[in-house]
Amino acid sequence: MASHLPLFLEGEVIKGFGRGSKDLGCPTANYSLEVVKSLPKETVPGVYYGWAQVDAGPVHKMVANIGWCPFYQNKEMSVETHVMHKFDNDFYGSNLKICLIGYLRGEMNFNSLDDLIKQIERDINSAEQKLEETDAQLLKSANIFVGKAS
Ligand code: ADP
Ligand code: RBF
Ligand code: MG
Repeated sequence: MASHLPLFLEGEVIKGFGRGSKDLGCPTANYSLEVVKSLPKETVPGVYYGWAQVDAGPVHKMVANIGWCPFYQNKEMSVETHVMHKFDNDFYGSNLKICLIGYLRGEMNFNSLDDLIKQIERDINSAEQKLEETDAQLLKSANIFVGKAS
């Protein structure tokens, strides 16, 4: 299952569905379909944790969702990354590099938006802890992350 990890992805941040995930306190930087199509065939849909870098900025913790969002029943598969950092501005058009390190769970459906938000909060807490582990810390300084890695 974890054979394709760590997985490095890179691409431009595009406009997503504009469902206001930002209003829910969880903005997600979406990749273009081109990046989605470059995923290894064995990629398992679900929620991952790892590292993210916007342009040549610092490397931050992240959680990413790969899949069709059963709650919204998207037609196309998407890769969306929530960077665990408070940014002052949007970064549409920027280059986003991510390193997917571990798998948290499969995509699920929820009875309410509130349940989805609560689950995402739990994912963020798990990611926060798992990224403190030595193996994860070593990948933070992987050489795909250029510029100042802090
Ligand atoms: P969209 O549907 O266009 O993806 P979102 O509501 O998911 O809209 O917001 C995503 C955008 O918010 C990102 O493309 C980025 O420009 C901005 N953003 C600001 N802070 C963050 C963050 N911590 N993580 C991800 N994106 C962020
Ligand atoms: N969408 C789902 O339909 N099911 C999920 O289990 C799910 N898990 C997510 C976990 C994380 C950490 C994040 C950031 C998003 C998740 N989403 C999930 C996607 C969510 O529906 C999406 O961010 C919004 O639809 C905005 O595009
Ligand atoms: Mg988004």
